[in-house]
Amino acid sequence: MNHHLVVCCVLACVWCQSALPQTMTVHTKNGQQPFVISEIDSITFSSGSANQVGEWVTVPAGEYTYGEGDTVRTLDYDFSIMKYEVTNAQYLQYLQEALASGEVTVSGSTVRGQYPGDAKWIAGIRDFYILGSNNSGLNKFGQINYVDNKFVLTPDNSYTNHPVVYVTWFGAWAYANHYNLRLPTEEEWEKAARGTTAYDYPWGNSITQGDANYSGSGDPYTDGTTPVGYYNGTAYGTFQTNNRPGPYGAYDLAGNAWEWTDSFFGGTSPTGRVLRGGSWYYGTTYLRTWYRISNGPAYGFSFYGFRCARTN
Ligand SMILES: [Ca+2]
Ligand SMILES: [Ca+2]
Repeated sequence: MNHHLVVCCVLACVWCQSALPQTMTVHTKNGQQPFVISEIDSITFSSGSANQVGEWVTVPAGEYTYGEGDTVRTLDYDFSIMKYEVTNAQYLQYLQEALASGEVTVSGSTVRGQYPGDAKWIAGIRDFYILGSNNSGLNKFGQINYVDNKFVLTPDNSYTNHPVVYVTWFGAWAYANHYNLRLPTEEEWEKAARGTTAYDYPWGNSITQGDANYSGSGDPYTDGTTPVGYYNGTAYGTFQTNNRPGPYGAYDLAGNAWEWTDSFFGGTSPTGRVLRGGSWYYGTTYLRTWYRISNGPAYGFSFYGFRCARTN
């Protein structure tokens, strides 16, 4: 069988506890048509955790262009970075796993957990995620809420494949840590976005509505995030996108959600962590590959998300 089935943990547990039937219908996680499997003799499960690491692209060691002044720098190691921003579905599953294992708790409108501390922020219980309570759907991004002792996505499941937002830097760190990953440094992030080009955007020096999700970009999700990887050359109704990966194949490096990085902002007396790439709520100047903003690590907004990295 060529299909790679990703089976949810609940189903896995049901199967583990009962004799295998001769025929089983499996609904895939992405809502595709169900498979019917007959005459099963063995089953290999993909763990939920494996699903959370998603697709990756490799960024090879070598020179790259950095900053507004197009300085040539070098990273002397290969690394991988997620092809897409972490999605609502991925973060929701992380929260479920972390709640079950005691890594997080819910307190009022926040999900919290232990942070071990770093050079600037001391160890302690920190806010990871700002829960939604009344996301009406007027803003189109999806927000995780906690209802009847479970995490659910509001206003409905139509935003599962959009980038998770309302995640703090601590929450981005926590996700990465849970899966033995890390956040990219801003140097790594910029190398993934520019490579050896001196472009202002991952594909060139100009930007139009079909290239990325920014304020006024005219996409069908105005006032919200687009699904990850949306700008891949597909026409969605009358909205034609251009295929806009970065030089190593990662999508949405310009726009959609701002992306938390591991890097401190503020030199020897840091005031926050760096975010890169601009977002749906910002104009095109913020989407430039070298543009930096920062915020304190406990802030989460409808336009802050992240992706993970790992050293190869
Ligand atoms: Ca837009
Ligand atoms: Ca982005």
